[in-house]
Amino acid sequence: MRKKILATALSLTMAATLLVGCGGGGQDASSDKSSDKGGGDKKEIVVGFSQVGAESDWRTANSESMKSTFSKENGYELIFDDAQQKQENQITAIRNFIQQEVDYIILAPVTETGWDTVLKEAKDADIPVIIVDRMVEVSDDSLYTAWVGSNFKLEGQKACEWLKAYAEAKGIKEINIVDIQGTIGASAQIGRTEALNDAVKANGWNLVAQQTGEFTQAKGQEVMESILKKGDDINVVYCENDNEAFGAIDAIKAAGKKVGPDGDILVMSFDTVKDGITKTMEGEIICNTECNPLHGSRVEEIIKKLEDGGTPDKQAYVEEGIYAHSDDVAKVTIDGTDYEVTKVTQEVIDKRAY
Ligand code: GYE
Repeated sequence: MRKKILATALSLTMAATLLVGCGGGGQDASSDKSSDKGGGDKKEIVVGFSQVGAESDWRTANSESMKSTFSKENGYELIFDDAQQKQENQITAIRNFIQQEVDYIILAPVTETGWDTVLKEAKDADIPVIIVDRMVEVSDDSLYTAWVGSNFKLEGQKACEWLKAYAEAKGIKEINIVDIQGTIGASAQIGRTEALNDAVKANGWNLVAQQTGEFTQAKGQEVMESILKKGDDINVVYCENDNEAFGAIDAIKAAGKKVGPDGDILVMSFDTVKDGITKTMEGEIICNTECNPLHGSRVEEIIKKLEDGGTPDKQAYVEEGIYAHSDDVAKVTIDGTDYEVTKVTQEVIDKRAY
C-alpha cells in the first residue's frame, strides 16, 4: 500500500515536471491546464477507478473513455486499477483508494452483490462513490452517490422481440436457442438472461443450453464447441456480448456449420463494438443490440455536478439502439415504446467510435 502511495506521489511529481516542461517558452505552466473552472492553481481532482478487467472489446473502449476523460490535461489524477475480473481485487483497490484519500471512487463492479462492507468504509471516509456500467445491489442506497449505465433487461427484450419478428417474417417455425451467458451475477448477464428466459416462456422457444462464456472470446468458443458436440438441433445462439459471439462463430464454423441468414445457425449479440457490427453487416451476427461503453464524459458530468455542490441523478440510463444484418424487421416495440432497427452499412461502421 505504502509502495502505491509513493508511486502515486512520484507520478504526480513526474507529471508536474512534465507539465512545466511542456509549458515551453517560459510560459506559466498552469495555463496549460484546461480545468474549466478557471484559476491556474486549481488542484487536480484525484479519482480512483476500479475497472472490472480487460475481458472484451467493450471493456477496452470503456477503459479508454475513462482514461481520456480523467486525464491530466482535463485536471485529473486518475488511479486506474484493473481487477482482472475478480471482486476481491476490486475490494482491495477500493481500500487502497481510501488509504490514498482520493477525492472520488469510481467502481465498475464485476457482480452486483458483495459490496456493502467496502462501500461503507468509503462512506465513513467521506469519499463519494460513483458506480458505472453494471449495478450494485446494496442494503442501503446511500452507500453510493450515483450510477450511470445501461438498461440490460431492455437490451435483452429488444433482442428477443427482434428474433420473434424475424422468425415470423422468415417463416421460421421452431426456435432452438442456446444462451451463452455473461459473467454470472453481473448486471449485464442478469438482465440479458432474464429477458431471454421470459421470451422463451412467452413464445414457446426451446432453450437447448444455457451456460456462461464469461464475456470472453476464448470461453465463448469453448462453451459453443462443447454444446455442439452434444449434437442437439440448434438454429439460434444468443451471445451476451460480441466477444463471446466471435468465439461462438469460430466454433460453429469449425464444426462444419454455416452461420448467417442462409446458413444453419443465426448468431445474436450485444455491444455493437466495431468488429461486432462489421460481422453484423456481413451476416455472421444477425442482430446486435447496442451497449454503449463511452461512460467517461457521463461520469465526469456527475463529478462536476458534485464539485459545484449539486445533486446528480441517483440513476441514469444511457439511450441505446438495435442493429441488424437486414431490414426484415423495421422496429421493435417494448412496453409501448418503439425502437427503430438500424440495418448495418459501411457508413454505420465508419461512424462507430468504439
Ligand atoms: O456487454 C461486455 C463486458 O458490463 C456492459 O461487460 C458490460 C458488459 C459488456 O465485458 O462486453
